[in-house]
Amino acid sequence: RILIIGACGQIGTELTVYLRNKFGKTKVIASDIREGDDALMASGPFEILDATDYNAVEEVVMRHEITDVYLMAAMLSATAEKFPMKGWNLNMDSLFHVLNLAKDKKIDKVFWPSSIAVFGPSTPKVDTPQRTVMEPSTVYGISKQTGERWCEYYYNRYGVDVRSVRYPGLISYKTLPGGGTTDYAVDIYHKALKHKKYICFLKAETTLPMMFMDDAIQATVSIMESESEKIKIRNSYNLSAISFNPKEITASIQKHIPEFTISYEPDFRQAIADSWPQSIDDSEAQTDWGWKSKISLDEMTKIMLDNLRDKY
Ligand code: VAH
Repeated sequence: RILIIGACGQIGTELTVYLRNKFGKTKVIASDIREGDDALMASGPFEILDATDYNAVEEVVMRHEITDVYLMAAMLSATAEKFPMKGWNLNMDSLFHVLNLAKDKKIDKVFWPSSIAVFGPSTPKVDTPQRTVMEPSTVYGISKQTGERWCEYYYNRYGVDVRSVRYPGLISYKTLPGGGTTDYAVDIYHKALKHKKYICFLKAETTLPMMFMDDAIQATVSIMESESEKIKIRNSYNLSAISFNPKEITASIQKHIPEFTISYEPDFRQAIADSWPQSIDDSEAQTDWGWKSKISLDEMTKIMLDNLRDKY
């Protein structure tokens, strides 16, 4: 059986739906610190679970006879800058609990998400390599870089089968924008439909690596279903799909809503975005386990607007 920790989050919400469709709803236990929306709660077994409480996590794992854990709970970049110690504790304690359950053979396999936030201001910004200088300047990035080191250590020292990808900014219509710096690219679609204008907290030319959620879910399931021998990188794989800036996503939206306008009021999140790469080299994920992104910026814009239109 599968346990998703953080099932109400941006990725967790869609991962729960996908895995329940694939394996059957009773095989996928959703959990989060608080209940999710009606659709999620009605779609299969749910546990209120504090990912930082080892005994609580162990109890759910044992009671449901869990074999695979997707640890999707985390505090994202912008929020973690407001609450550094809470962000560090949540992101790290939850990882240690799951890695230790795997070390003790109480679970067989772990998925843990890293992020392009592990890269910092000194990292090459274009086609960022899999292995390169990484001096992250955000709490979130530091926690993801440290988490990657621990994943690789538990694999090498204890044989823990943990797999990880460095997600770019993820865009989806099923959850509202959260505490991410890249979440401007989610909010802009809602605002385009509701107000036909958007005040962007990043500058027009701020290019960031992004990905539509369907691609991210495919990458997640694909790396987890690959034979262990194929997963040669056990800290975390670079993932790449699309790179764009606020000006470019605006042009994409204007193909559907010509009167849409954007204005710019950069805030503290500009410094976070400026510390991250603009584009990512994911050739090792392509080679090792056959990863390939599919959705372009214009395809994503059409999907987002088509699925949000009736909300506004
Ligand atoms: C964030 N969406 O903005 C996340 C992600 C690369 C960005 O890690 O914090």
